[in-house]
Amino acid sequence: MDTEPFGACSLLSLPGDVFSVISCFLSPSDICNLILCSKSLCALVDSEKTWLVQCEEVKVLPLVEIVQWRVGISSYKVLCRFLVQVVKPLIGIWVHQNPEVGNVVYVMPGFLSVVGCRIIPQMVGPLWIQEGRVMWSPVFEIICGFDGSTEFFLHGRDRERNCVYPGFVIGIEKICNVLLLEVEPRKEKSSCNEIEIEASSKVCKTHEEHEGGVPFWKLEFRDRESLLDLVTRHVALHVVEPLSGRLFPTRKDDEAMLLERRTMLLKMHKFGGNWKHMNLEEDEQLCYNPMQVDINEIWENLGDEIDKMDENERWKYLTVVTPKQSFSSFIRNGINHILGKSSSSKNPPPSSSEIRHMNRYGFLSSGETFGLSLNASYAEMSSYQEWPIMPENHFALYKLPMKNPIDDQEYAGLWGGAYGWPPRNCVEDGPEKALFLLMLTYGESQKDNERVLIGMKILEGYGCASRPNGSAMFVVNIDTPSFEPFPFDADGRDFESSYKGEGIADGYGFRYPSSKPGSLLVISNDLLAFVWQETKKVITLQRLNLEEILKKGLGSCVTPLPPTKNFTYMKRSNSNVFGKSLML
Ligand SMILES: *[C@@H]1O[C@H](CO)[C@@H](O)[C@H](O)[C@H]1NC(C)=O
Ligand SMILES: CC(=O)N[C@H]1CO[C@H](CO)[C@@H](O)[C@@H]1O
Ligand SMILES: CC(=O)N[C@H]1CO[C@H](CO)[C@@H](O)[C@@H]1O
Repeated sequence: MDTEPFGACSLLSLPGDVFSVISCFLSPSDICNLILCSKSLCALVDSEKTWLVQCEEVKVLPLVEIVQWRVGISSYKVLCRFLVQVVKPLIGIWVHQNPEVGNVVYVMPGFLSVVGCRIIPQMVGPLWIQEGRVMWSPVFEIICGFDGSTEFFLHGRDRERNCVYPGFVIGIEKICNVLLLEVEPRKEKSSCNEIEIEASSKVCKTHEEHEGGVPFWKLEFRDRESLLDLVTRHVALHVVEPLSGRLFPTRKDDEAMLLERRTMLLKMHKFGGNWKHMNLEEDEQLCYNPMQVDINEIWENLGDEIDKMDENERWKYLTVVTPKQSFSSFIRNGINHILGKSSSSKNPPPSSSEIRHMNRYGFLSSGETFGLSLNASYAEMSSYQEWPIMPENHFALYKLPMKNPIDDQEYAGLWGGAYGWPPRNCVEDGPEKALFLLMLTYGESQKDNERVLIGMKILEGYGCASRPNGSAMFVVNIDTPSFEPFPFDADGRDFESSYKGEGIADGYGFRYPSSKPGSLLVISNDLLAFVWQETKKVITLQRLNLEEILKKGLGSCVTPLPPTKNFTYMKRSNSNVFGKSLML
């Protein structure tokens, strides 16, 4: 006992159950620190029980599901790490410009995974939102292996069928707000052992490999797009039908199916197209044989987007055979060019197309194989009314700041709604039944610093959007009551309170809407209505828990877009790009 640090003795003398209670007040890193303190503390603390408590404390998964997930993972400790490092930072709402075209991605826990589901622009079903069939489409998922390894899959489709595209998670920051889909250069693995070592230590070696190379983001947009297209075409694997679209549990008895699906995905990640004949355990003799692609072929593909690849020879990596000589002489010339040291020193500075070519070469030479990657990082971003101002030429998703309702901000959070009153049967035929998703946030008015509640539109369903992205449907002053009478039959409901404000109205074209006076009526803690004073138009909103709706199994899964577009649909447009698949 003498060797124990002061205080440890009293911890050690506690009954195990008491320690479990105490451990609720500790964070996973506290626990890790305790484990490092001494052997006897380690024996007390590093137990399944403690880590189960820690899993609960992450507060991303209910206890029932934590226990279900344990079936497919080596310990609660490993599970806790996955919850803290992968699930927690990613869950939330991610968007890109023009969410109307289907750029709202809802990220939530799946089964031993975290999954990204696009909420499709759509109509509100006849049973209103909570009971309705919310249409969604898979975007990506990160599966947790038995040892806690993380495997990334992009979803999409090729000409015939739904596909998954295996890739790598190369980094997730705790407070990430940018999710980048990229192509990652990797050094070729020489032996199976190395692959295993890398997989089990989950060390991201690729970072060092970048050094000296040109990072993906430096490439020109068209090059990045073609590279992503090229890699996704190579790694594409068709989804086995009964298991497609089953990204998360929807019924109590789903467990066996979900375990089967996960095993399938883990095999796909490991063995590519051969997965059906493989066992996850017997991996010693399995070295995959990455397909070799001549750099000239990539080059041509980058030049024009012609698909020259053999459709049957898809695999997770592209191997680039670099014609070293021509490459180094190219670089030498390029550098000489920049330094002005070439034979004729009066050469003009490199043109943008020369720089583009040099970046391409620099990037391609930094790896021997290339794979898809997902990187979740943090970037300082400015925003307009809480809507992040996003660069439009990156395959990225941006996280919307999400605030949970707190005491004096009780309406903060995600709401769904549609024009019309009363909420349940407001959905007659007509252009006004599109589903709206609104994020309600609190702020201060610019004029007089009064507290305002902003209803920011993040999705406007079906056909064509009539208002720009990220615009406020309404802004109300929550310190100014409104005395406007409710213009409809209140359907036996009482109003708790009502506030004066302004709602969006036609302005100068699509981009620059104006606003008109109206009031926000609070019917209950999860039902609101905004009424435009002059036109008596009304939008009715209900608090929305998308995870709950999707996991009730009420959603319906829609075929995804082709892979790159499926991650971020970048085209400027105000029409629903899912229009076609919805017709099916
Ligand atoms: C992830 O992206 C950020 C921002 O682009 C970059 O700074 C960081 O190095 C990337 N992480 C890795 C592991 O490549
Ligand atoms: C297979 C497929 O549909 N690929 C498409 C991917 O996206 C690019 C443009 O973003 C299209 O040109 C491809 O046809
Ligand atoms: C408020 C906002 O971010 N509006 C953007 C909507 O999308 C267009 C592009 O179509 C952007 O230019 C606007 O800034």
